[in-house]
Amino acid sequence: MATPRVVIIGAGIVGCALADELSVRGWTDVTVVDQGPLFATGGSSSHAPGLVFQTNAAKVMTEFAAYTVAKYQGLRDGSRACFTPVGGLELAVTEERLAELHRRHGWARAWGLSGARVLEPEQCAKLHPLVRLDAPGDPDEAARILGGLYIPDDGLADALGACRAQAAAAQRRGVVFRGGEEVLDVRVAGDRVAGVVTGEGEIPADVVVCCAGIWGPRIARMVGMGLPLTPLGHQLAWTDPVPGLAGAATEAAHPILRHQGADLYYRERFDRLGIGYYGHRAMPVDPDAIASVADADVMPSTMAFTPDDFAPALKETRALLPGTRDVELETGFNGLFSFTTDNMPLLGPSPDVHGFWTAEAVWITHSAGVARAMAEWLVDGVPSYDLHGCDVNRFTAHQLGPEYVEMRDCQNFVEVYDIIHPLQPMAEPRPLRTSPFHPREQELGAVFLEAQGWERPQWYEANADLVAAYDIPEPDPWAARYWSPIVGAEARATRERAALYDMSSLTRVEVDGPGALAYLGRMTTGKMDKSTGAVTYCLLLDERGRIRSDITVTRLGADRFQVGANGHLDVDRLARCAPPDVSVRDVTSGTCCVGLWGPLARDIMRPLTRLDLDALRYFRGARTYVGTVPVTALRVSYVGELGWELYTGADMGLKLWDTLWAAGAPYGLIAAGRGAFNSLRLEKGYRAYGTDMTAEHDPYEAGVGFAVKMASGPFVGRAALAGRAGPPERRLTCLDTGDAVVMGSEPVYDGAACAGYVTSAAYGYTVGHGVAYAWLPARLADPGTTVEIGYFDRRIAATVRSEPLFDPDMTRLRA
Ligand code: FAD
Ligand code: THG
Repeated sequence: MATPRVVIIGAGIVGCALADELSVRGWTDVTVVDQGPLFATGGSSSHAPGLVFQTNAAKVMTEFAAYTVAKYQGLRDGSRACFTPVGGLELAVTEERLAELHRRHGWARAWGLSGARVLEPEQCAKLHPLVRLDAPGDPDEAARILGGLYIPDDGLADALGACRAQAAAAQRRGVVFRGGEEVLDVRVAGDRVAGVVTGEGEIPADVVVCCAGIWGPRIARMVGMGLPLTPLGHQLAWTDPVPGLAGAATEAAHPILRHQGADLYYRERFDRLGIGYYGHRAMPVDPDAIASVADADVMPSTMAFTPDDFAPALKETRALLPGTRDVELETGFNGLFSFTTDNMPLLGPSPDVHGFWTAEAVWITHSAGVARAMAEWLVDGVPSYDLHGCDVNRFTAHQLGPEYVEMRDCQNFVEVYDIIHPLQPMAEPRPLRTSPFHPREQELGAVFLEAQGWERPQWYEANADLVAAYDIPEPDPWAARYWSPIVGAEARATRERAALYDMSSLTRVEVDGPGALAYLGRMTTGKMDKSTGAVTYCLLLDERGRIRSDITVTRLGADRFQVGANGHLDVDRLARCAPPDVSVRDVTSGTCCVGLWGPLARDIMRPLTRLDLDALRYFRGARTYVGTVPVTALRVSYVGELGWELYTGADMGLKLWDTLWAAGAPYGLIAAGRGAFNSLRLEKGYRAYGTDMTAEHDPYEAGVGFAVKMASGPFVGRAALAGRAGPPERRLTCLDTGDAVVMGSEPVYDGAACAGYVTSAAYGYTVGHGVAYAWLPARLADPGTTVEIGYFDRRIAATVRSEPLFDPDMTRLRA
């Protein structure tokens, strides 16, 4: 069978790796076009020093890197290996950074880098001749090393060599590479790509993949697509010979180094050092302003070195590595590569033009892993990695604006090596999205964090006087950031009385039309053909039966449904597959939602509505009025208490809040924030998509098998689920962490071996202990089993509990 005609734009490391991964899967009708000469094209891959540090906060990024290491280790460019596993050593010169290295060690272990370890200063010095503990000279200027994170299989990729080697493999399978040929346009016929127009003519194509690096936005624009990345200058300099490296027989014999506290990294080249620096001002460059291949001084992706910007780097280097004190720089340049608004790549298909794909904002480190994921996605239809954090369609409209993109990308450049707390909100631009309740939240002293542009109250200072009524334990200083004992008081008050939760950041989608019922039936795991008013909790799966989202679907009428979703990827997924007789509309911005939850919720609501509240059963919804405000009321609660999600237009949101607030006053109604919300949902065992479960997991192992109705007719993923054999080999497991509170993404140890990782965690203020959900092998998932969680340099004892911890009989929700 003929395979699709593919054109890859860009023969950098991403384009070359993709050509290899596609052709090895049988897609050989592939043409790779580059404006520059092959393979030193003048793009970012032509000058990258090729350091591969695999550890990343994101699991998928570590997996991309691990695959890249494994693959390039086996590749040769002529006689040269494409990867040298010299190891990676990240150094700490402050206690704060040392703690961060322990946290990073946790990520490394959790994501499968089993060799990772934190070393004593003496061990660091043994690994690298320039790392000295007995720094001579002025002791005030010398940086004292407190420890290091060592990853033995990190190392150096030869980017250009890996381009050539992968291209050669692809060429042997029939892939054609064309250099010196600029893509001028991408031709679209109807809603599909038809070809790529170059200076030499047109290359017909069924699939076009944009691997154009810093030029990506220019190519994407050819099909009307916005690509939120910014090319930024980044300084790299090479030193004169360093005495401590004299006589080096190989290009690099010692670990690559990082000194993140000073925004620096180092690699050897025989007796010289390459020094990379992120501490300088952000230097954004408009993709349209990048020099052409013909006009560039050296190559388009490099700019002239600006030594003043590098001065602090040299000073810090001399403080850290005393052997460089008398060494000067030989050369340097400011090289361009892509930054994104959340530091993740931009992978996947255009939302509008079929056949146009991007693989952008990818480092050398992740190149082969990304290429593999893209090839699987293209050839098999489904990647084997969880790509929700990388999907080019993850953004909402405000995140695509040029001003937002440049501001965020520059900020991410500045913060690239900073210690970022998991709850730390972006600093600017804020505020962006505010719910109609925002003025009242401000009056109540809301402490706002940010999610998807939304200002979200984490807790309310107005509730400070509730704290005395409870015994709220204080977590360790790290977990106590973006935390207040008020969080605990709000959680308790929700369970005892009632609270208002601003749920406006929940993505709301209307699915309407004659085909809506059948369409949702095909797309979800739920039974959709229920009476008007039914609410269904169900899943979106992929063809492999893996979870792509969990949603609620409310039947508002024969052909009308309201979907509660997890973000823009769900909107994209529902819209992309919709037949002509179904409309899918994201109504989030024009509407709002407040949760009124707690045992007194019904007493508060009763005088406000003529709806028979006792007759509106759990998981049912109705249109009604709350006072003067038209609402859709859904009897659903992510915090596990009696009450409703109340939806109305953005115009009347404030009136809704005020109406509820006045009615609730006699009952002690409070406003409660996201901190309490997260604690309560974990006590109730409700999973969060993207954190607790992802495209890596099937519903049964994730504990949401109850939401799969195999008898509801054919749906995406059903065949794969029907074919699975035996009980799950791993499970999302509920752990009791005693007095301790962890944050998520920590390794879980069974003795010395890492057995799994924590997804999300909080203190359970009702159950009175720390709660963590973790992926563990089934043999460790039985209640009573004990494991240990790696938290910084500590081990925290944890015991498996049967779940949910709170109200397993559903008496509160069904009251
Ligand atoms: P590129 O290599 O830029 O390839 C894109 C290609 O598209 C180019 O060849 C270009 O000519 C072609 N193209 C663009 N427009 C057109 C058009 N219209 N027609 C035809 N062809 C076109 N990463 C690491 O992992 N480790 C490191 O140590 C590291 N160090 C770095 C140091 C510096 C100084 C810099 C600048 C970057 C560094 N990076 C590093 C990042 C890394 O270099 C890039 O992320 C990576 O090379 C991007 O690869 P790419 O294939 O996407 O882009
Ligand atoms: N509200 C609404 N839609 C949503 C969410 C929400 N969509 C996205 C996300 N949150 C989905 N997550 C959940 C998780 C659990 C529940 C609802 C939404 C829930 N589960 C019941 C349970 O497990 O006991 C389902 C019981 C049943 O199926 O009958 O309530 O917060 N609108």
